[in-house]
Amino acid sequence: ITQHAILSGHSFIHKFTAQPVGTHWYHSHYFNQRLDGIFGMFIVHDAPPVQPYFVLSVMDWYHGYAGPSDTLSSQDGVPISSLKYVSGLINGRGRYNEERFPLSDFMLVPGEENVFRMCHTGAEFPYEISIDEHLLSISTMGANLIVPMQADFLFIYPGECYDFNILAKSGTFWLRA
Ligand SMILES: [Cu+2]
Repeated sequence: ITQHAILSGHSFIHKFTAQPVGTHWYHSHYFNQRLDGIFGMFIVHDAPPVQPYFVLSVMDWYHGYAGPSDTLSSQDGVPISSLKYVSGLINGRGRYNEERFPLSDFMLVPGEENVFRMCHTGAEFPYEISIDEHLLSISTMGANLIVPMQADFLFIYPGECYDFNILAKSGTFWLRA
């Protein structure tokens, strides 16, 4: 979609049929605005959901304007990216250097299956996602049902989305990316 800019104080309504059902996200395609925060999760339901769920966005984050910065090379010198990895965000929160800002909390129901709908909203680097002492029951990739599987962790690449459940234990556990 290409259109004129929506000016400050104005609005624009775009009507469309949301499909396919599933976990998606939207983002700006103007320069690197997407990496600088112009994005959001976009969940399409075929019926009002009966079970609550958590949305989870993971992304690489660059401090300052997220333009091409430096060259990241593999160990044998092959250039693999024009960005150097700096830090990451989970639902918009993360830590860098000595900063101790609050991180994202997820208040799960112990003893029940808790549903996560996750997208990698970053640009360049994949993440290995895990939750300490819990198995991930992975059911959906993007809008596609997959053969359900259980795993200790999963890899997610920029632009990808996964749905997974965890049977939550009592206590406090790290979600790691
Ligand atoms: Cu895009």
